[in-house]
Amino acid sequence: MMSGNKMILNKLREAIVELDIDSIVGLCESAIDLGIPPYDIVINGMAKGMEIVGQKYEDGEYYLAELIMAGETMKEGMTFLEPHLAESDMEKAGTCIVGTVKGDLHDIGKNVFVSLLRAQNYEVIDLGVDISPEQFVEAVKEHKPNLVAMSALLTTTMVEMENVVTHLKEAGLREDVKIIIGGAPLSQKYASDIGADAAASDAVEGIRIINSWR
Ligand code: B12
Repeated sequence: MMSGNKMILNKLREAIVELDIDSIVGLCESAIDLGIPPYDIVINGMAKGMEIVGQKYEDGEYYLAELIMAGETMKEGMTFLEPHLAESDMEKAGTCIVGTVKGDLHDIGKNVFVSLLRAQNYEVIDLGVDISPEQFVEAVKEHKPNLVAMSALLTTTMVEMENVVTHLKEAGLREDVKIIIGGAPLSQKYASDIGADAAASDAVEGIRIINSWR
């Protein structure tokens, strides 16, 4: 027989796939009441649903409208979960600048990463999407972070990550920060090729790497 935890995670996954924005908060609430860690609710519940939605989009079964709706549904759930993810009595773990690189508008995965990072008590400055190397450099000058995290989901935009590293070097700021890159098309080899410190293929792995630097 399926456990209550597994059942509610399946329901969360289904709610994302069915674009059921009206029931997502209630399901997240039930999962919290069952004592499921907020991390699991995101990664093993809602994000699994997003994977299926992505697959349906690629198969031509879902279109742009469904993708956006699925993203909105996930956002509703994340908004509810954020206070549960936060452990505010902890000391600040560090400061991280986050952005999706120039030319790339994908932000669902980046937003998952941002929520998980905030839950680890990092101060996160989320620059948003389509962020130029100049904007990354400006933000590093202004906020003096110890981490820079970049997201890219397109093979055509991942090259921008190298431009950001180059601009940081030229500004004399490269040694002040650790750089992690994330998103589907990336690899550890690519990270070392462009002079970043690490690559992560999912948000939880990214958090694990960042925590190992503390
Ligand atoms: C949703 C989506 C869109 C949405 C984006 C909405 C939004 N607000 O983000 C819209 C419809 C706008 C879109 C547009 C396009 N898209 Co699109 N899109 C997708 C789709 C279906 C899902 C992506 C997603 O959100 N997944 C769910 C999240 C949770 O997963 P994730 O993004 O992978 O993030 C996880 C990890 O990668 C990681 N992560 C992500 N960022 C970071 C950062 C750090 C620092 C760390 C540590 C981790 C991390 O953590 C996350 C959680 O674990 C993918 C296909 C797929 N199955 O992935 C295509 C896909 C990425 N898109 C693709 C394409 C081609 C496009 C378009 C060019 C389409 C077009 N012809 O117009 C445009 C480009 C627009 C632009 N300039 O960016 C291709 C890319 C192909 C390639 N290799 O280059 C894909 C792979 C689809 C395909 N097979 O063709 N897209």
